[in-house]
Formats: sequence, structure tokens, C-alpha cells
Amino acid sequence: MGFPEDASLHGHLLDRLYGHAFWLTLAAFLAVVAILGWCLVRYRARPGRLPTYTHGSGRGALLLSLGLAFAVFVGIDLNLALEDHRVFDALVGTPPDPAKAFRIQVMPQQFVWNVRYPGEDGEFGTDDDLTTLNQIHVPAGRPVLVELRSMDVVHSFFLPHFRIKQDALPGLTTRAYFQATKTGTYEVACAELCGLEHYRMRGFLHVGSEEEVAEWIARTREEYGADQELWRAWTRMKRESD
Ligand SMILES: [Cu+2]
Repeated sequence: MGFPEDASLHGHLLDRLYGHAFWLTLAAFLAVVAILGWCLVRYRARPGRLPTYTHGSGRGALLLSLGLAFAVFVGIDLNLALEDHRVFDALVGTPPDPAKAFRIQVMPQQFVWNVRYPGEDGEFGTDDDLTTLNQIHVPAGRPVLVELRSMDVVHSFFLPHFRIKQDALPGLTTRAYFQATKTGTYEVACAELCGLEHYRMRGFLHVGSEEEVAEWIARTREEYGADQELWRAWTRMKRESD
């Protein structure tokens, strides 16, 4: 369907849903075009043939209209609604156990992604936290739980390769989760027009092994140290809204 490579556990569900919507509506479109074409030929002007007029209010016309509406509703709408429900449940409805997931906090602002890791104690807001800019490192094969909170306007955390898109709002914590199945470097984009330099909100998600991620976090913390200013901003926003 022309999507970027799927590097997540649940992405294929969304791709399949999109595929179903595409093929079902394509079939309906082709059926309508075929009927129109048939009518053009069947009722074309011929010498000696007079036009007939109808209000379309007869029993046959009524049954045909209701039958078509029912066929479209059951064949397309109901079908997609049921599958959509299953996909929504897998992608959004059943978050992983926070105790087992890899947790990060993403705090976008005009026009960067601030990313916070809890450190070895697994708690945010402690001395061993690490905050980085535009670089997200997560392990493969384990659910990643992302807590989102904007530091200014509405942004949207978009991971095209993981089929994840979640708004980040000021004053409210939203969550997103995914599980990476392939290692590599992927793009993070902002999917909400958030200002003049919205296009600059480009980050990178690096998927590696558990050891690689732990090593990167330890090394980066040593190099840059924890950014306490961001931590204070996060807790201040939390206090204002809770
Ligand atoms: Cu943005």
C-alpha cells in the first residue's frame, strides 16, 4: 500500500485494515462505474425510441434503493467497523504492564522532542534520569510505553514505521505504546501543525538490543548529565493539571 516498512508487532493489523478499506471501496467504485456504463449503452439514443420518465417512487425502485444501502452498510461499513474495533484494541486498548515495559517520557516543545529515560531505578524525577533531544533509544522485542506531554502547544508523536500517532497536549498526559521487531534507525515526525518551524520537528528512534540501549543510556548520562530544568518543567505541568 506504499507505506514505509513495518518494524512493529502490531503494524500489520493497521496495514490490513487499510488494505481492506481500499479493496472494498475499490470494488464498490468499480460496481458503480460498471452500472453507469451499462446504462449508457443500454439506454443510448436510437432512432424512433422515445424517453420514459419515472419519479423512482415505485415499489421496485424503493426495494432496489434499500437493498443497495443495506449491501453497502453490511459489506463495507459493518465489515470495517468490526475489524477497526479489533485493531484499535491491539494498538490502543490494551496497554502493556508498566512494570515490564520499557518506559520513556516524551515532552515535545516548539520545535524539538525532549525524551526522558527513568534510569536504573525505573522512576521518573530522580537523580539518575536522562533527558535527550530528538534521539530515542528503545530495545527490540519488548513493549515500549510512551508518556506524552507537550510543554507548549499541541504536537503529535508520529512513528510511521510503527503505525503510531498520538497527540501530545499541554496539561494532560497521553500514552502510546508499541513493540519494535526490527533493529535500526527510524524517523520520528510531528503530525500536528504546531508552528512555523513544525517541519523541523524531526527525531530519530533507534532500536537496538537491551544491552545496546542500556549502554547508550549510561554513556550519554555520563557525557551530558541529567537535565534538571526539563524535569522541573514536567513536574510543574503535572501539578497544574492534577
Ligand atoms: Cu510539533
